[in-house]
Amino acid sequence: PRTDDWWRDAVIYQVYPRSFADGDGDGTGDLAGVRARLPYLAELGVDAVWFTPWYASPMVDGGYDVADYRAIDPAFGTLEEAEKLIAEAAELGLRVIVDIVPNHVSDQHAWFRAALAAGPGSPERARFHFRPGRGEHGELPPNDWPSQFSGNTWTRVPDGEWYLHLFTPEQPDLNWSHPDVRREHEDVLRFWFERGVAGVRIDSAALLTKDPGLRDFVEGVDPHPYIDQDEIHDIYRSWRAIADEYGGVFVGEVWLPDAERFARYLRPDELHTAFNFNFLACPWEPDRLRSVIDATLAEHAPVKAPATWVLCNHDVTRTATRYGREDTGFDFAKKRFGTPTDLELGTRRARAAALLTLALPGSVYLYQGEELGLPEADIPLDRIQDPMHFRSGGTDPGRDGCRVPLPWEADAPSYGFGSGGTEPWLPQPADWARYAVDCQAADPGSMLTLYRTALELRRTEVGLGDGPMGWLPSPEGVLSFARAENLLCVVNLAGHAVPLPPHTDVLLASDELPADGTLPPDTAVWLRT
Ligand code: TEU
Repeated sequence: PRTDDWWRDAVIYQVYPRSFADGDGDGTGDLAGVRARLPYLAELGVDAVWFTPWYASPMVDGGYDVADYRAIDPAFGTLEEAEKLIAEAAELGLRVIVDIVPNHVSDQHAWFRAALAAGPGSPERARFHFRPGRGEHGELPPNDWPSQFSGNTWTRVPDGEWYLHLFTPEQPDLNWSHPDVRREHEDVLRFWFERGVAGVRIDSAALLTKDPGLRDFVEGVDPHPYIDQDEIHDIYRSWRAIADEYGGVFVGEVWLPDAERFARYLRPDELHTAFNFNFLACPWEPDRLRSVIDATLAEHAPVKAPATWVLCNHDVTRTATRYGREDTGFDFAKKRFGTPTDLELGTRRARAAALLTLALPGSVYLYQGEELGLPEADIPLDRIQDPMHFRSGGTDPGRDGCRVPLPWEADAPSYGFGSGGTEPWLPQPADWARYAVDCQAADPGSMLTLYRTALELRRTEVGLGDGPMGWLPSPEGVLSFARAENLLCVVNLAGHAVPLPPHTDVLLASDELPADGTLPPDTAVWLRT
């Protein structure tokens, strides 16, 4: 096995394949598109690329409804192409991380179809959570569990039984006490490690195991019946042994605000890393940011796992938009329709946040388009595809606004996303030419140039990435910390200009600095002292 620990301070770029680049011009992104753009990712300077699910799927939930974990969706390409992609990426120094969805399968997965056909009491049904209903005629769902999206968690099938789904009815939950389920996922892990992937992201990683009695749940009174059950750790211990055979690493999608419970997933024989969603959800406020950073480092230290720093992903409002709102934190429950946004301010903060994030100890995740400063797009109601929108009864716009196909060329149809005349699967805003990669690459003041420069410095400067950090005394509202001996990151959230601390060089500033030696509001700098 490889022993190198590249992942401890890696920068990992998230590709949402449907919206990255469309190689065959049918309006949907695909592996051909990704392969053609791999040099872009190498030039950007990231270490690895995480692909959200690319498997065969009816795409009810953007591929998180997997029909076959060993096949690539025909809209994206073939398994052979995925293998080529992994090899081509390796040649460019890029590692590949795949996304495994163990909590549920698509209702079109062979197991679920077999379960429906086989009927109540069958071994096929035992791989899922099928139950008779309550009420005189079984007309009521077996329990009252809340959904992860709005709406029901149980759906009744024609023979009268109900099955559990924490997400949409098209995503039946697997029964993780069943040996077939464990064995199958261990095989799937091996399948992808055998193909050369360096890591696996684990979807909904805290939800797999359920209260054995599927008992009712009163929020605030009962322990949660499916989030973070103790038994789940046994699964990750067996997975870790497999990853270790291949030198592979895990990143868990573990949404748990409780630091101690979260850190249990990162014990040395479990997951290598997990997404730090407390940082993602944190508002753009100095004290809150500082305490999230401190709490993060404190919870990771005892288990010796590196922290991860995430500002956005395919599920949340894009950073430039979020930071331009009055309330800059992220909360799933928040309605996101028509919230007023000061995009100029939000962009300025997103630039400062980029330098903050890339100076912190640990690994960093970048979501495609973040390096372009893309804002959240308004999707016309009749074009929204996200099931989260429909299940909220239309009150939540859903997540499509952060999943819009990328702009590559300012003057090309669909901004160079696709080669054909076909409209992209989600509409691109009319003013996105200015965000296009070709425009930004030529502009020294662009977000793309900022990211390229920051990533290059992160690679070449000693002291960024993994290793200790120390807070320095600073004016109120200013975050100032040292990395290594002579490297300083200063972020001004004070709302007014502040003096720069003594330094010999400005390595990088998130925006232009005035000549008077001050740091303007919502600006960050990396200083050499
Ligand atoms: O997300 C899990 C998920 O939906 C949680 O983020 C949840 O919404 C949160 O805890 C609020 O309750 C993953 C994927 O990232 C997402 O795109 C999928 O829709 C989901 O799983 C289902 O596979």
